[in-house]
Amino acid sequence: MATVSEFLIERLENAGIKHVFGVPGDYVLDFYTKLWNSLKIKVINTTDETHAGFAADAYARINGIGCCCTTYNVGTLKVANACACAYAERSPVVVISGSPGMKEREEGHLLHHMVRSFNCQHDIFKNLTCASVVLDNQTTAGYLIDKAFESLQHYKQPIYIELPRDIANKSIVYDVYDQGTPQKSKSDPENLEESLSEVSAWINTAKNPAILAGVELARYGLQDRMVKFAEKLNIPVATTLLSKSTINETHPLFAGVYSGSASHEYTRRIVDGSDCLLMFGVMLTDISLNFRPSKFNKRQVVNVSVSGLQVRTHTFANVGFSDFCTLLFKSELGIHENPDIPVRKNKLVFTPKKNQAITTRRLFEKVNSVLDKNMSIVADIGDSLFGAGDLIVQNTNHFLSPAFYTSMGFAIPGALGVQMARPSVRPIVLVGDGAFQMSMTELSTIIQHNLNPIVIIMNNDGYATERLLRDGEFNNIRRWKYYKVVDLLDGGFSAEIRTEEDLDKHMTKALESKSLYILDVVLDGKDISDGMRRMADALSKRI
Ligand SMILES: Cc1ncc(C[n+]2csc(CCOP(=O)(O)OP(=O)(O)O)c2C)c(N)n1
Ligand SMILES: [Mg+2]
Repeated sequence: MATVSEFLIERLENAGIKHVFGVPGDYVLDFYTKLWNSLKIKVINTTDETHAGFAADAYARINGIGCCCTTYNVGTLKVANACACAYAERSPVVVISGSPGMKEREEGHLLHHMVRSFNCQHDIFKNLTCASVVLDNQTTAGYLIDKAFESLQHYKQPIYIELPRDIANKSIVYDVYDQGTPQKSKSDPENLEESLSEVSAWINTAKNPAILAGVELARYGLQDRMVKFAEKLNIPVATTLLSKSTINETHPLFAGVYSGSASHEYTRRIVDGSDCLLMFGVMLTDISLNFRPSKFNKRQVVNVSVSGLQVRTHTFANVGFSDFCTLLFKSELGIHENPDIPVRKNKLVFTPKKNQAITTRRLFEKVNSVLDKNMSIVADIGDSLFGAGDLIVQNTNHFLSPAFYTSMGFAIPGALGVQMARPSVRPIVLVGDGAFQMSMTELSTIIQHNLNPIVIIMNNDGYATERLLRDGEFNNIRRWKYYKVVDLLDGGFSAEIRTEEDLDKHMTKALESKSLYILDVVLDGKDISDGMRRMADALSKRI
């Protein structure tokens, strides 16, 4: 009979996990060893638990599910920030933590790593996950694990599984007939049918319908069907920063990244001017609205997401997001006249100017000129994200950034997660000097596993984003010689970039290289991207 550990590992394998990111510790050692010895799962030791969480999150965004495994409190509490990010942005991550055994908890003295009570860690993670379980005995463990996985699949959010160390090796007692299996929630059939016929009729009569594609489409694996639907009807598709790359951005129906008043003029015209805006799985955040209240006219919007379905001014109860989208995307509707989307140049040529200092704008132009469909963009917070909004991403679902939760430190561990999930994809990492200082140690793991992202450090002398909001000495950070990091790590290549010619030359070398390549791009502290400039005004008025 399987032990609790073996049962949990089997469930991870069956759910499609091939890599688990983590750091061991005595409370999790037994489980960690079993995981390490699994033939189907490879354990990737990271340099820090926060990074294990971000790597698992990025892995989940590509693979459909991710996992990290850490020890009690000292490790798992470091995962909390990454788990919060995954929760906020709907990324299905299994957070597994070892903990003190049930028996030793009764011994009456304090145990190392403890805080306040044995439940402290669990109490915190209850707020950061869609299901959290403590496997405190072998009779309920199997059922609790299955129930938690069911929640993860339903909500596409993280789950927390705590495994006390003396339960890990107990034989599991799991009789599905006694305990029942978790039940999937189903849509109300009448509400589903009525909502579909109302929305279909409206789309058919609308003058200029448009789609605002949200991040939930990718999370529920619906993005390709959405694109086919848009093609069938010939209607434009805009995204948000969080859902950027839901559609290949060279697609003629792609209408740009919508971010309220910071959007390009044509994107606003298409989205704000639509008489039937189909919002599929959109999380309306302050960033997607450029820090202003939403001005969408309810009477012109169908808004369907995991949170519910609203058609004009009324709502339909119990209509599942996946059910509604799947059926709508299959329905036969009329073709619309050619939408008014400007034809854009997708392959941009970058010709370096002689002795010209590199600027943020030219850096993004260069990145745009080399992007292809085998690359992903993993952008950290700051100008890395706001500037990257204008990049033309050709690989569907391969723009990754915590564009809602906006935690610094995502991109380098994120690239680790992306390339573990898709070894054939080459990540281009955009990371600020501030965020680099928080997360650079994970380059070590990247080298360890022979991965080869191109890491572009936007070395702009500190917290440029914060500088825009309020200038002050607190935004200055020590300027490192970032390109020297490859000596310390004893792997990869790097170059210091000061001019357009430097960038051109070393980008070519980076593209030819099969190893990690770091471009330390030295920028003026006050230089910002066009994307950031469009946002800056509204953002500073909020402070
Ligand atoms: C973990 C975390 N700490 C603090 C912040 C607040 N914050 C937002 S942007 C920013 C500056 C980022 O600096 P850098 O990485 O150099 O990027 P830049 O703004 O210069 O492009 C800070 C401190 C944050 N978002 N996340
Ligand atoms: Mg910076």
